[in-house]
Amino acid sequence: EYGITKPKGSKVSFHYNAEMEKYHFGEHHPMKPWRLTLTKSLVSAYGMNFAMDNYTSRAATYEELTSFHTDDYIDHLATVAPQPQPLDVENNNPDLRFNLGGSDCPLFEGLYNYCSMSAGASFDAARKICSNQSDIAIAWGGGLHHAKKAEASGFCYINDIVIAILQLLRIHARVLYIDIDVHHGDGVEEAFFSTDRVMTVSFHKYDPQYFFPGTGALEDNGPKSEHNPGAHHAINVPLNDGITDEQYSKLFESVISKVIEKFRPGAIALQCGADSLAGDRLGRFNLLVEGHASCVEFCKKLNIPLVIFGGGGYTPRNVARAWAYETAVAIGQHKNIPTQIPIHTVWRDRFKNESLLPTIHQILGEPRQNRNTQKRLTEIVQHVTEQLRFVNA
Ligand code: ZL4
Ligand code: CA
Ligand code: ZN
Repeated sequence: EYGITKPKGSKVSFHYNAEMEKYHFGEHHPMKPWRLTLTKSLVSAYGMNFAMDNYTSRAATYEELTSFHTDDYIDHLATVAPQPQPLDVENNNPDLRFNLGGSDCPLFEGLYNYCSMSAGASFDAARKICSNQSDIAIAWGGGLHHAKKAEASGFCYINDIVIAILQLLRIHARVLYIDIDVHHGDGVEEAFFSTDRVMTVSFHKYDPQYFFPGTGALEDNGPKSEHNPGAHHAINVPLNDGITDEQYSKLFESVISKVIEKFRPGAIALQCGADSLAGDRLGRFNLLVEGHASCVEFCKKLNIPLVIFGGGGYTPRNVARAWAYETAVAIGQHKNIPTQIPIHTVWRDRFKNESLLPTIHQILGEPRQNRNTQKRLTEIVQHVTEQLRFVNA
């Protein structure tokens, strides 16, 4: 319809399963899996599927899930029920051991299926990169960066990113993980704390007291013991409220180009949490779709095999716009598609007369006061540069 055909450039695969959208975390919970429906429908309305290999992803297997998580945790996750369960021998609710059942990580109908679907898509995406069948593999249903080895955290139960990176490591000597979600990518950072084969870089709002998860200070670069090869392989870019496109994309490019030069990764895993956009229900930044997507553009231009994950994003229409536009970036069509959102069933009522690229005044939600000084951003780049002296690939 918009003249999108198979591109000569990068080969792109899109990993998606419509089943994920039917799950609910609870009535007022910010995580709304149907934002994936909105994204997929916008991608299709633009005809982008004609320029990609489209795969219906499957649920990850027990073996795939336990490539990172403990058997104990996965066994429990597979059998938990939304109803209160009998207490264990010590009179404790066994769910608490795994941080399950609170308001952030509630138990809901079909939870295990939802988690294993998310991980299945990310796993498949990584495998397409390993087999050289894709240059860029997209899994918007993944990106759940807070999940720990034996614990749920911050809306994340299974760390699909860690599982995908473990696959990339079978082929690639070094993998770079980049995280542009507004929250710190603590689960992925921790998983690779003791290896020099993965470098993690997270950009996030940092406030140890008042913003989740409270970790990710500039000086936190991995356990610095002499015997730990992973020391210095965690980079954190802590930011304040209201950062703009211009500041963010400059910072991103200067940090990532220095990292690439030193670390020389064979593959990149990019978490594209859309809660760093302006107007997000939980976020604090002022990024527009263009600023957020400039990070994807920059990574694509490096010509290094790339897996793209979703992540946070709590104002569903903004999430769908960003991820659809970033899909267009992946297939090299973002300059060619009309910014007027096409009339399409799911969108007809929601997006009437809306632009794919709203300005700061048109975007849903209120912009924030910018509390990032140039002085601080320069300090951050300086620290990263010094830290990279310890890294040699
Ligand atoms: C909610 O309205 O900061 C959950 C969570 C449920 C429905 C009704 C219950 C009301 C905001 C958040 C009580 C909610 C109390 N409901 C939530 C320390 C906290 C303890 C829980 O993008 N309360 C915890 C997690 C963060 C905390 C962010 C980001 C994930 C990702 C990747 C995870 N947790 C304080 C909050 C609501 C809710 C409203 C909420 N939870 C906002 N921030 C958090 O990085 C996917
Ligand atoms: Ca982040
Ligand atoms: Zn987030």
